[in-house]
Amino acid sequence: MKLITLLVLCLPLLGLASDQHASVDPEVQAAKDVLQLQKQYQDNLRASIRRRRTVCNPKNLLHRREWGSLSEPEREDYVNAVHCLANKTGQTSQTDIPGARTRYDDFVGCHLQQSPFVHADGLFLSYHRHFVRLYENALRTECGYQGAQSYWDWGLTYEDPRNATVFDGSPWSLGSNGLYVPDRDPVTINVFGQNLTFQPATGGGCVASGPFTPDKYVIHLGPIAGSPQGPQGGLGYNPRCLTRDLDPAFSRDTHPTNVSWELACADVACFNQLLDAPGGIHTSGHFQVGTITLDVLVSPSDPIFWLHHAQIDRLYPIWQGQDLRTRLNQVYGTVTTANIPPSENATLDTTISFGVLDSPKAIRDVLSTVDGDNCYIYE
Ligand SMILES: [Cu+2]
Repeated sequence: MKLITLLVLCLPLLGLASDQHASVDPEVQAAKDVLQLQKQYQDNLRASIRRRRTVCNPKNLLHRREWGSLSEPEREDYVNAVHCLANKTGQTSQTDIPGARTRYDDFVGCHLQQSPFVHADGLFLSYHRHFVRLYENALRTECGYQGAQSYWDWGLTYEDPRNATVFDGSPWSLGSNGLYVPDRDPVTINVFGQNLTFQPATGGGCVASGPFTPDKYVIHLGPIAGSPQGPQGGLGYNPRCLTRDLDPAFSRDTHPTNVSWELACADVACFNQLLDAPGGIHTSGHFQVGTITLDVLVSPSDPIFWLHHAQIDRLYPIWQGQDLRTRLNQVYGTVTTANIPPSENATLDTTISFGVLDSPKAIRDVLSTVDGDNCYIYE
């Protein structure tokens, strides 16, 4: 047989052999799996509200979308509404939080006051869901924003958060990384009762470009967990720039397989615990931004907080939606952060306080994204 004929006959076999050995990148596969689960959740949710006569229906459903999928004018509208909140007078009592000045500070203050009760416990998912909802509502009703809260899917740029559209430093971003500050010491911060040390990463200084540079945006509260603390234990007025220190060492923990493990949880105990386990996606979302977002109590001072928590809130109904009947009403954990001090288990009737932002809510009132005050879907 001639050599050329032999090659032609063998080509399909060679192709087969190389197909068999071509391994699919597990991260690419995991990202596809997550999108597939999201599609299932969307289909189920739309079907469930199609024929009902409640306040929330397919016509008034808010569509929460990933930052990179918004048009530039849509992103700019969102940024303008954030600035509006940051320039409006707030309602927080100066006796409670002497440093609070603005409507935006009302939100930071609420988080600060509730922090001992709403992290790494049975209130975490419910508190942050409603907290983000209240923020979205304030952007819309107090600042004329027409869109929905957006989310930051950190899984898209897990190799390096500096590649994220949300941090590209354009006028339609949430600002860039912080300016690089060389020769910094590591910082130690108390996170959920544990002292953690963070090495300097790629920034460390004030946000360098975009709409949240020092001339355009000032934060007022904290530091609390970092040292030195701000005046009056971090509750006093401490105007300073927004800093960031984007860190690929932590963004790598928000890779898509970590998300698909989260979504593979059989119950909410697993779902809740994985979020804050070492390398968990909730903590790693904060840690990869660095500086302000490490300081749990005042972390909403960085506007990225809302997009990160919308991403956590997005994964929650995708997980719930895989078996709504058994998963919608599950609650797991106690009513104190990391169970310090030890406390009773949270139940559907446990109420969560929202300070000046809203009247207290029972956990059962916020478990659905399309009932009560909620009417939104993640796209
Ligand atoms: Cu929080």
